[in-house]
Amino acid sequence: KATGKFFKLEEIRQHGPDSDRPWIMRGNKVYDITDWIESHPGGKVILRAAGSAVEPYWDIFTIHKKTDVYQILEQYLIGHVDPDDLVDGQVPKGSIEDPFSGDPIRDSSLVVLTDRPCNAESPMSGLTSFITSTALFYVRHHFWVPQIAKESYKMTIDIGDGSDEKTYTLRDLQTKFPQHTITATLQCSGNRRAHMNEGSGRDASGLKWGAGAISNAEWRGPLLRDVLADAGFDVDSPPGDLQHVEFYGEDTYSTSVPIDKVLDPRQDVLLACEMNGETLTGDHGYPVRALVPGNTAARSVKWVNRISLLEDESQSQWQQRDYKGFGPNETRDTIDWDSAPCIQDTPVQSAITTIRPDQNNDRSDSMVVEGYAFSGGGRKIVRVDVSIDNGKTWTQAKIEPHKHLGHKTWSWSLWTHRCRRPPADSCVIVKAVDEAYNSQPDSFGPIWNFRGVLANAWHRVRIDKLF
Ligand code: MTE
Ligand code: MO
Repeated sequence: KATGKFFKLEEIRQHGPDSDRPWIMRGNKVYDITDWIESHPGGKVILRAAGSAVEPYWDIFTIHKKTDVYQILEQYLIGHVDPDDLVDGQVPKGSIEDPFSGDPIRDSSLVVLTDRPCNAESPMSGLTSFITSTALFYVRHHFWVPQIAKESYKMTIDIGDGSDEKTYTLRDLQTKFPQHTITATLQCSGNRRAHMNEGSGRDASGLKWGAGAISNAEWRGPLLRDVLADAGFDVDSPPGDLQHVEFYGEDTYSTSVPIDKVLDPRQDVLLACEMNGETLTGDHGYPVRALVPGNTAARSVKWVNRISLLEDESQSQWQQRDYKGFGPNETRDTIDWDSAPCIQDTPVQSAITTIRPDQNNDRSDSMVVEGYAFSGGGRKIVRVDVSIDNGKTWTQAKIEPHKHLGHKTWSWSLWTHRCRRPPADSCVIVKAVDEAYNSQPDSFGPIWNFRGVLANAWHRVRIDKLF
């Protein structure tokens, strides 16, 4: 192996993702990864680092930080970075490509939990109008925002019977098929995890989302069912062995949903090409995202470029090792991940978003409480109960009569409650009931789980907190 060679950074940069022989750096070592790409478990995503350093990526894909991975890479060593190009023996930061450099500029009122990757809650103004504006829609990324050119975008469909794959351009998806418009709420499985931590006194792992990892938008695009039919799949009498539909995102995120959800035209599963009447933005999946209404938002894969029909559900970590609910006794050390199904449909939820003085009322002691209520599976919210005396007595909030588009109630209901202002140390509490008469548990202790998912106990807020 020609390990005695030195390369200028300038020359390394030429060996980018589109070159015949892509190279990467790790430390001051240079590797030609051309022959590794085929067998790299993460596939071509490693090309994202070509022409530059692999460390920023391996900081995100921490699975690589192991000696055996380093040893595999060593086989492809071709030399070192020219010492003249190093500063203090290291490749200068400025010449290392930043995976997040293509991330969009975001609205400053988003409530940012982490910056890279971006995880941000919708602010109160995004949670108090039926449609959340696209700029204020919460953002939940596992990686960077992929840069996808409309002209080169292709959706590949594999119907799982060994026949040739079919590909579709964005134009195909928008012109060859009837377009459907639905309103649908996306809620992260971790929404209200911070409330769960506080309420139970036990910290669950994961981002400490408040009540803002949820938003509602209008989505438009073809039914996935129609696209599968066009690709040659018998949607009316499907073969019994293919039970799952897997979505792959350009950022390497992937997950699946049961095929029955997709094949029922009344379940409104879309390949969304538009959000709130406009082309999707980078943060929300441009050019195409799967939109699986009624399911936990983790299944609505952004930047989706490949869809496969499978016998078994996705083997990805987001299907198998995350987004599952366990008993309050289980911990990361005791857990048998295979013992629980992944989250698809979700339980009934509600939260208080504002408590403020009532401007429309002359009495200075009157107040307005507002919030949202939402249930999975398209189940409508039929009642919202509010208490202003720590749960001793209850009254019903007014559910706003918003127009829901789609075959079921895929969107949240916003509610308003006007009442006398109780003493400052009282708690306002909300709980909602969906059309299956499911209600929320009164406290977090019994539903605590180490991943902090499905946090839907009554939302309690001291009235002096939100004024
Ligand atoms: N799709 C891809 N490709 N990559 C992701 O990181 N995050 C998922 C889902 N789809 C994710 C994804 C999760 S966990 C959530 S909650 C929603 O997208 C968030 O969607 P939003 O950012 O549009 O609000
Ligand atoms: Mo999520």
